[in-house]
Amino acid sequence: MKEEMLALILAGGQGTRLGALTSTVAKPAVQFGGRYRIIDFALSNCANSGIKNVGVITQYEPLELNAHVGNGSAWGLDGINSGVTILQPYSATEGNKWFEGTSHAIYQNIGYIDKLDPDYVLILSGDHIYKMDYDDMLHAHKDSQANLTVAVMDVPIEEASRFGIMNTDTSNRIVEFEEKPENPKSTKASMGIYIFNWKELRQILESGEKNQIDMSDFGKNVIPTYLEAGERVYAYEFSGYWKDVGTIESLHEANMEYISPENELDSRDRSWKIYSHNEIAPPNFISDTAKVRDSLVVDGAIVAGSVKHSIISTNAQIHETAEVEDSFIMTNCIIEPGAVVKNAIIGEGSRIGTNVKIIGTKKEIAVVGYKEKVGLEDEDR
Ligand code: ADQ
Ligand code: ADP
Repeated sequence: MKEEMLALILAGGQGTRLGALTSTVAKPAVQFGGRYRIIDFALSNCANSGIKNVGVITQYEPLELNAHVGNGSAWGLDGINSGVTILQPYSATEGNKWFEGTSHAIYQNIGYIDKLDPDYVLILSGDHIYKMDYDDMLHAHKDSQANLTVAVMDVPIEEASRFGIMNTDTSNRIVEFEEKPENPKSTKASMGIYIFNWKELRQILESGEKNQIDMSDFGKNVIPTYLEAGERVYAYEFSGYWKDVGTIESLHEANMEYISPENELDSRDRSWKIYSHNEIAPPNFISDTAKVRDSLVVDGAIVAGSVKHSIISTNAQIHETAEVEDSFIMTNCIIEPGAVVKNAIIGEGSRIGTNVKIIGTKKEIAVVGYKEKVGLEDEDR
């Protein structure tokens, strides 16, 4: 069966701004919310929107990401006419060329896309936390007979220079677009989510390559080219929760916002579930010395200390007299007696030694990387 819209998730970014958390994993594979990885949101949105085929374009440190995504069965994307395909940089005829930018990564995968022969391609980022119905966006794309539809959100003016910023006319047609402008003239920001008519995009990417015109980035090259050519480029307005978790502070903030079931990013929402690939862990155990308030405590966790407004992920341990507050503790971490962790993110499998203090502020979140041992005697390591 021919597929109407194929989704392509850009999951290759290095995520340098996440520092120690992405030293060994790609940003989309970073953990979120106690039992998820960031890419689960894009994959679940695809599954919930009725999309059958998803290509995940990787680049930097893809091993963990590959293992997590697998054959897509966790998202129900492993049926007869559906599937998740991990697309890695490969040596093409011109030599071993890494993906240069977002649209160049699509160009490198024309062969895969052509095999599925979609009418439309949906381009997504692997590092956004949000719930969105892409089918609704496709309807808007068709209704406006657009060549390209860009999902947009209103952002605070002081943050606008981090985004692609645009102006639209009364019919929502984009008349002006500037990628990360120094002095933004509007607060309408691109979410980096696009629907293209595949044949047109394919032609533009190929002619760019043939005529040696730089067509490597959607925001910098492709969108301006569409606008200059007078193509119909439309904005699709989104008003729900959406966060690009590219910095430590935004990742911490999104996790804290995920704790309470009343929040906009509702962890209890049954109508739009977020799926993930998880190993089975025993039920969590809260001992009689524990004091747990306003927190998410996931399977396999053992809590004997004090936990306030925090996320304790799968198989993490908070020992007696340890204190955790406003923090995100990833899977398999051990927080030893007397340790204090506040306004922090503790990476997978790290161990915080007895009486060690890891204390950040809302403005500067403290971070411990992947499998780090802090404050332990050498023989304990
Ligand atoms: P940025 O997020 O800064 O801006 P960019 O860093 O190019 O865009 O990455 C977009 C996504 O693609 C990220 O998820 C990244 O990991 C991934 N990626 C980048 N290069 C890749 C490659 N070669 N191969 C695979 N994956 C790759 C974009 C838009 C802005 C918009 C913001 C919204 O350019 O206009 O406002 O997204 O967040
Ligand atoms: P950050 O901005 O936090 O460093 P991003 O994921 O947004 O992280 O990536 C920034 C840019 O770095 C992207 O444009 C991406 O193309 C580029 N990039 C990421 N990983 C690599 C890599 N392994 N090789 C080359 N470029 C990369």
